[in-house]
Amino acid sequence: MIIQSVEFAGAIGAPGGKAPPGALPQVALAGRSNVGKSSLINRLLGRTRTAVARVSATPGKTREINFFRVRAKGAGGRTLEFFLVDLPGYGYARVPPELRARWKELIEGYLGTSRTLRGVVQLIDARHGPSKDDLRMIEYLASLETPTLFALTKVDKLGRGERAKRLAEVRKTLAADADQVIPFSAHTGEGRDDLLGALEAVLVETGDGT
Ligand SMILES: Nc1nc2c(ncn2[C@@H]2O[C@H](COP(=O)(O)OP(=O)(O)OP(=O)(O)O)[C@@H](O)[C@H]2O)c(=O)[nH]1
Ligand SMILES: [Mg+2]
Repeated sequence: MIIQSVEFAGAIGAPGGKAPPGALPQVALAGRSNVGKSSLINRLLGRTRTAVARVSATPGKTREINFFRVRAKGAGGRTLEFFLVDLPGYGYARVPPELRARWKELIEGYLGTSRTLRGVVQLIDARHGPSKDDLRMIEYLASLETPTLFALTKVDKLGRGERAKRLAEVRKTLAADADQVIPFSAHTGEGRDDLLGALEAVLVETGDGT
């Protein structure tokens, strides 16, 4: 899949808010705060110089659900149009409990009611493997029966031996197929083509080729 254009399309700031118009298929990115969701979006969409999604070293940067409209060319020259959805990160310890509850409501309200959600990319920090919050999220996603891909982020921070070990561990913990778990680095661009290919498969398999 080749990305042709990307634009910010709108945001949901409060539970019950509406997605931007245009009933496009949606693929959401979930993961704990600071795991690299916004960085992955920028790299995936080829926007590393002029970022579309805001990146920050301070956890809790993305507080709204942000929608990016993407046009791409898939296999056989087929046009794909969809929303890539940047979710606020969960599991950030220094957020007051009431705000944390609101984020959960915002995220789960969106995921649980979006009729055009075709898949979720669940991000997991390659160095640490899935956290308790990640496992809770993964269980929630399984209950929705939404196709889920796993991106192991920040693999550039791991040595060769360590990453092979981590990758095997994560695949085992998640009981995931090998091609469902994609090592990724927003810094080096590793995994970008694999993830684009996997996203295309999700979009095409769920019947939204146009
Ligand atoms: N080394 C390395 N650092 C990364 C990578 N991806 C993200 N980072 C860094 O991790 C920090 C958090 O990245 P973000 O993309 O803002 O994370 P996020 O998941 O969107 O965070 P929230 O918006 O708080 O939920 C930033 O300092 C990034 O530069 C990566 O692949 N490799
Ligand atoms: Mg973010």
